[in-house]
Amino acid sequence: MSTSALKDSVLSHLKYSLGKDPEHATTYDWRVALSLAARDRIVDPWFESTRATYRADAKRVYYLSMEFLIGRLLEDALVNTGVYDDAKAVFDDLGLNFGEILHDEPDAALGNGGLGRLAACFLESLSTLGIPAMGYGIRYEHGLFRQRFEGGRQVEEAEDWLTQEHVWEFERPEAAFEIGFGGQVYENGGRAVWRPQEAVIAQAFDTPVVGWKGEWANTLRLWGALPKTVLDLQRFNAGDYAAAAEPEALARTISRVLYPDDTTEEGKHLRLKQEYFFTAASLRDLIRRFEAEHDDLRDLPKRVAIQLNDTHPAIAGPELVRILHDERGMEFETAMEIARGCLNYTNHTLLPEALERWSDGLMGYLLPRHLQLIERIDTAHQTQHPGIAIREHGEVKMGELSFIMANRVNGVSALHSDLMKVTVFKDLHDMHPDRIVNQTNGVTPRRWLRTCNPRLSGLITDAIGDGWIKDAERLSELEPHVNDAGFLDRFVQAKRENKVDLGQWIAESMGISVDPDAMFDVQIKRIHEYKRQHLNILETIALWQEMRDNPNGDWTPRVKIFGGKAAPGYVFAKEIIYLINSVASVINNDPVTSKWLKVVYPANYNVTLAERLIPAANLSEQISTAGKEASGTGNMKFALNGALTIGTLDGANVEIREHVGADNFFLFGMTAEEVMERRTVEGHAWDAISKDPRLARAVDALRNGTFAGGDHDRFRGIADNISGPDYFLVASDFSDYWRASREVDQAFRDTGHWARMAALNTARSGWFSSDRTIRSYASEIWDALPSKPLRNIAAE
Ligand code: C3B
Repeated sequence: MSTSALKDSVLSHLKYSLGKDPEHATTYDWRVALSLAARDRIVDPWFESTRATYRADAKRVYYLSMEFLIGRLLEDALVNTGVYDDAKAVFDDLGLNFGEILHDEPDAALGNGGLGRLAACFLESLSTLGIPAMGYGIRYEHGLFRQRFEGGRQVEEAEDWLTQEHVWEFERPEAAFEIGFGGQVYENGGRAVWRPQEAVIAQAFDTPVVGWKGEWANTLRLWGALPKTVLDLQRFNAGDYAAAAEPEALARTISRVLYPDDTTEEGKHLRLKQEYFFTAASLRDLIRRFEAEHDDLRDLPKRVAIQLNDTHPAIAGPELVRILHDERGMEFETAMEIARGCLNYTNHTLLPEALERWSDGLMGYLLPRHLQLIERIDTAHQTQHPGIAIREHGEVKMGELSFIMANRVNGVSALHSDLMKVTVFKDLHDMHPDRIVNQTNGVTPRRWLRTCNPRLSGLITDAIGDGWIKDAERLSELEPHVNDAGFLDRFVQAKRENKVDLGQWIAESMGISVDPDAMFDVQIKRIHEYKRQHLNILETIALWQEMRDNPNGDWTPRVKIFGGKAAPGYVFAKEIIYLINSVASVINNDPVTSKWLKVVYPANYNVTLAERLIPAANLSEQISTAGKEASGTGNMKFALNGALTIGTLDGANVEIREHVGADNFFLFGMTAEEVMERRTVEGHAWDAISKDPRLARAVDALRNGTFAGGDHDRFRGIADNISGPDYFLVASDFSDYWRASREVDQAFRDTGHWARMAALNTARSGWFSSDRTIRSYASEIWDALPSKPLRNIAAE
């Protein structure tokens, strides 16, 4: 496409879609006009992909997920369709600030963290690989809350991305299904009939997801909840206006907010409603699509693969059986077999508090027929495999239900999949030894290198061509360049320029000045005890204390950067946030140490902020208690962007270390096995503290008011936890973390060697592309084939 054609398209949208004259157009208007112009370019490949899928009668993959953390879409769309440079030229020509226009887009935060972001990366890879697929989720009006700090404490505000029009989506009023809840189950001629007591409408909103070079585009279909009747006219006419609007308010509540906690299962009525709402709508939709082309539902597993992203859509099992058995009259056993032939389940965590359970009471109240079917599924399974129950202590265990209803069950890193087999799913694995397969997570190199780090990706493309963007394992072709001083210089230069940009942003938005030559040491992720941000801040405190003891020392300058939100109800995590901010305000104002140490914690960590921070990082903190982080995906993004990892043998860290080489990775801490052993040692925390005076002094600083204006109580909770139960073994891993951190300091001073290690991380991280992950799901789980590339619209 020529620059002038793109310009015409933008100006035409400005005029005819927005009704604006260029003279009066705002940043918003320009951004929307450009987005619509970009969207126009996606529509043709999108249609062609759908037609090709029908023509080939291809198997489709359906990815059911409560969360899609897609972030901003404009830049990605411009890059993937090959018009980024043209778009920049158009706006330069118009005398407008292109960066400002890109940054005007709201960050669509329809997810909490890793699980939701993985789903977004998977959609992009499915499109890049040309696998016919659809993502199904909920169109939340309010995504993950916005975080603010008030006096160092987290304050949550409602997020409102949809107050502006979501320009990427197409509303589909015709794709709507009635979804019922509650009511009774009757028998009619030997068949069960469920008569729900209330119902809402699930209506589809489609966002096209375009792959690299626009060769294929799939759909993200999000369901919004609408009332069956908008207004209760009788009540309205009787003058009760609030009550008249009630049906609408009640229905809309279902797709109103994203649950902000992905680590504890609260058993909330509304959450179960959300889960059933989007799962039931998605199943009806895919069956409707199947039946438009085929008549025998027994062929469903040949044409349909359904991936359950964690247990959130686990009700898909009983719902599919209900549709096939109750509504279509299939034998129960056949219905089970067909359902199991379609369904697969990904487990993302072994944390017991995150494994969903629903009480029989709630399940029976909201989904009475499903509870009956779950009992029947349970009985049928137990007849064949005695000893494992889906229901226990008056609850339905959704992990067990998902496992039993799935053709394949997968973990998200090698270690995690192995641990699944010996912990939560031990008994089920013994009964079904072939069911668990591993699929190590990945990230899309388009967004997480090509787009977010143009300097480094430009350098890579200069060195080895741009084949790596579609085939990230070709990054290994960089290896010979790692011994070339000129290449390394440019590598260092790219990183430094990214750091200068970030430093400027930190100065402008937070008023903290940082030295771009200091090590940028970054820990960004949800705040959680198992992720151990408190281990990091304790080490920061201990380092600061040593610097003060020895102000003439030759310290390696560091900027400790934190980012992340805590679940609103997670008190301990919020205390950690308060502590980090309190430590920051003391350390950043200490004239003795300020040339070596800064602590920076920008509020409201999100996808957009990650895109800013990762390219500028030297060190990636992946310090979870071994056995607790299922995989991690941030760890992959950092390595890809040439940051070195300091980490434990947890989740995908293990595989990252294998790929980049043990010499290019800073390992510390106990293994998962040692962790389990250590926990059984009585007084393990006290023991660790008494052996390490540095740790003792840092913990003491939490108790003596150093970071609390003299208040001894403010951080007592954290201090008591670390020196008491310390379930996550912060104290026991501290000394080794300190040792590894000092090794990092030493290594960073040898700039040439550091650069080589960093470049090797980039060269050897291609395996962590989500293209590799998706290919592996396609062959080992879905039996789905990539389609032939249709056309390269980027070249047109
Ligand atoms: C996360 C895990 O905590 C991460 O280790 C993992 O990389 C990602 O999923 C993706 O697999 N996770 C999450 O974000 N939310 C959950 N409820 C469970 C796991």
